[in-house]
Amino acid sequence: DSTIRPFQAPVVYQIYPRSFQDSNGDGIGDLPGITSRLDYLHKLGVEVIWLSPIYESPNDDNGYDISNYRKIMPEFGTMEDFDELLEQAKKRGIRIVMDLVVNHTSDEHEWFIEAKSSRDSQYRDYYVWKDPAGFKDDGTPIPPNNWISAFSPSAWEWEPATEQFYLHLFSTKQPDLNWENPTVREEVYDLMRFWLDKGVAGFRMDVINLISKDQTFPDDPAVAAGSKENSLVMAANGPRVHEFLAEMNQKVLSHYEVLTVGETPCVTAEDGLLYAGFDRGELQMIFQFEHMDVDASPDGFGKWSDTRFDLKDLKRVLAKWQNDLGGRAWNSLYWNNHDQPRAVSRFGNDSPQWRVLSAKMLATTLHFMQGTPYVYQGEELGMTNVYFDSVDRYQDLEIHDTWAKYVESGIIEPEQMLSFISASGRDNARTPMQWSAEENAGFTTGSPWLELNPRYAEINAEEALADKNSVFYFYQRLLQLRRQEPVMITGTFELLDDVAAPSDSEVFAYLRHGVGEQEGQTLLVMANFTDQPLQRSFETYGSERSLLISNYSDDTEETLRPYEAKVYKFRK
Ligand code: TEU
Ligand code: CA
Repeated sequence: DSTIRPFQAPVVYQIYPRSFQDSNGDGIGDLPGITSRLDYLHKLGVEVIWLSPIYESPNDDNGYDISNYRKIMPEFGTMEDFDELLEQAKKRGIRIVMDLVVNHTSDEHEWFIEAKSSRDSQYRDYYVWKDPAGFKDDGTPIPPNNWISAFSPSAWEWEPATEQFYLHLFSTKQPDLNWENPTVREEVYDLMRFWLDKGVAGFRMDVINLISKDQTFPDDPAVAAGSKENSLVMAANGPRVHEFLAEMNQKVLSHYEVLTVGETPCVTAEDGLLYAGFDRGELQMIFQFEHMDVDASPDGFGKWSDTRFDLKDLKRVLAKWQNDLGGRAWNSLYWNNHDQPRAVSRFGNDSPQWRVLSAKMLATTLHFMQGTPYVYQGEELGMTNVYFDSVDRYQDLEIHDTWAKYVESGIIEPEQMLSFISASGRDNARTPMQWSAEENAGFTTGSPWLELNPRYAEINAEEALADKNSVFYFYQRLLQLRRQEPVMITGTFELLDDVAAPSDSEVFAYLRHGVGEQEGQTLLVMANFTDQPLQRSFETYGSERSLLISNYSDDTEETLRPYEAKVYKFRK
């Protein structure tokens, strides 16, 4: 149908506050810094901002380890700074979505401090405590199962004072909350209402499909077979996850006009229908990871890989999500976020010759699909991966845990691992935002918490705003088109290739067919993912044709030039 639901219209811009704009010279981004950049975002045409966590945190995982859900992280500022940001954003027609991290808290949260103090604490069952499976000959306790955490060797940490293990799917400083406990669920619903009553416009929900665990905690067969990769899949899509989300929706979300997006690793399109179905009463959309896995390691090292993707795989995965959810659920659309390497390096070509063209090509390919597009800070500038020459220059705990896991154990050579980190590490997305060519790219007057990408000298907002052919103005045009062309939102999707087994590994082309009031309109989207000119001919889909957008200044027939992307609009 051609009705447009509120969450389907806007593009969402993700800010990683630590790296966006420092305002007080401590080298760490903060809320006043964000407020000072709202005009830039308004110029881009942004209507919704998703803030990565800004709550009080010891920053073991840069805010994804929360110690107080109702206080602002001191490095980022005060609650007054947040209220000011909310107010200033509202003046510019910009809404703010918060990051809800409730699969786990920080181990410095008062709930956990109380819980670990005594088996009889009223907070004990806020977390997952288990007796050891036994003891080794030397007396060391054996964890309840073999799960590997995303950021440390075991998902179980021994707590000697009360002689039990607690579960942490992520770092030892991120104990998992026990969602089986109805009191925990009510605590979460209360903190959600606290922020919604302040006027936030919704939540991105961190690993929300991990909150229901199989209470028998079975061993991870992959680990039993020798894998060293994390066991998140063992907690994914658990027995009560939809019950919990339906309860959250019924008790909280349904009482507000909000945007919700669940971050859900290890899901298929079939799961997506359950989490984001229009009639499911759970979430409005999810971040799936299947297109993020197309360049995973062929050697069992999971995301740690420098293997180049095959466009056929990317097309197959994205087209499946488009077709399986089309008309029944809603997709998010993203190439980048704070956990992923920069798309122009990963899926495009970050050489000086092709960086701008390929960044625009990738943006076109993504934004014309059906779903809500997400733009990650710096993506609109065509920021690239950072390629640090030593692991010590990276900050991310995931990178350092991986180095210990594979290099210190001798499984992977240092140079090979550094190549994997350069291609896949999260810090590629976390180097500070590049505002100008001046020192530290105008991000800070102090020393940045993480080194900048040296390419800020030529890749920065000031340069982009002065160049009408910059990636910035291309994104500005995409966001404008989304407001002008309803078919971009409601049109059905048709891949111009065999969805199950695409044959064209050079061009990503697809159609959008207008429905309802846009009946008779067809968009033809063409993208050359290579640095070669290609002969490709396409059908026409109507008597009238207009060129909606192109990353070249002129148009040609039958030929797609290197990284050329363009969209024709046909009318019957
Ligand atoms: O990420 C969840 C998640 O699946 C990531 O661990 C992802 O698999 C990995 O980082 C890919 O490189 C969320 C947040 O986005 C991430 O920043 C947090 O570290 C994590 O949860 C724990 O809160
Ligand atoms: Ca600061």
